[in-house]
Amino acid sequence: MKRILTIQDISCLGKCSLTVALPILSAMGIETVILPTAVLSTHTMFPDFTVKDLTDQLMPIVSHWKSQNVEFDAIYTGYLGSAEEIAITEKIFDLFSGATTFIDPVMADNGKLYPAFDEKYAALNAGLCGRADIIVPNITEACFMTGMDYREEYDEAYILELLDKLSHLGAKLVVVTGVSLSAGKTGVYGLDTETGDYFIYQNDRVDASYHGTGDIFASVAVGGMIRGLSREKAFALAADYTADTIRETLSNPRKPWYGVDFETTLPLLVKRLEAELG
Ligand code: PXL
Repeated sequence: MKRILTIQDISCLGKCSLTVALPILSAMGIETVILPTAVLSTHTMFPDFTVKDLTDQLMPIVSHWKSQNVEFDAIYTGYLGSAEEIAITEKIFDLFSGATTFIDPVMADNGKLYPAFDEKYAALNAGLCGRADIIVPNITEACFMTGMDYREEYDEAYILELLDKLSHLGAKLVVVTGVSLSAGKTGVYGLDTETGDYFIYQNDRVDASYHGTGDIFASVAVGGMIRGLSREKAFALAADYTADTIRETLSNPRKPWYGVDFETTLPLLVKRLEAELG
């Protein structure tokens, strides 16, 4: 069985970060080791959330694993709470240098940084992304890391410029998420910086925005790749599963406002993954 380490916060209530990454990766048949960066009462879209930072716990936990000779097939990072945690994550990459590194540089959406972050943090995140094999920023995060202007309306040339600038950060595969190239569609645009090959996947856009869907998308994409799917298939699986989960949530008359009903659609994900793996 493949083993993945995921480094991100645990928002106790809110269906995001570790409370989606852990069940999704486990359901995909991957041993999932977690390194919680902070414990929050809820994600940061709730008012008055509590936060207990766990920065001082990270290296002791990792050193213990190291003493037990643990190795990882992949390291997947999501929401990191501080500059110091970015620096520690770089150290962890060094300690487990055989692992494929997959970074979702969670910090912004819809043209704005999340409440906990500033431009300095964005620059540090860009440095971390330079150390990765695969990065999956959304358009807003890509803009903060490259200095490009964020635009609501854009064309393919704008995305190609964004990919070109991102490729200079240093990752091997850069994939911009939330890219809509025609009305009613959304998906990803990727660039393999070693071969210069592009790939695009577009599916039907669901007109609703929910918290935690980026974490669901990233978890399925990294899980699919680690299970052996091609990157095109892994990202298509992630995009379709995320869209279907939002649709499922919209059909729930008692849907929560703060996250999506991925619990209902997990069996669908497992079925699709098994079909792809044959
Ligand atoms: O889903 C991204 C995310 C993860 N963790 C926390 C967040 C957010 C987005 O706002 O607040 C704590």
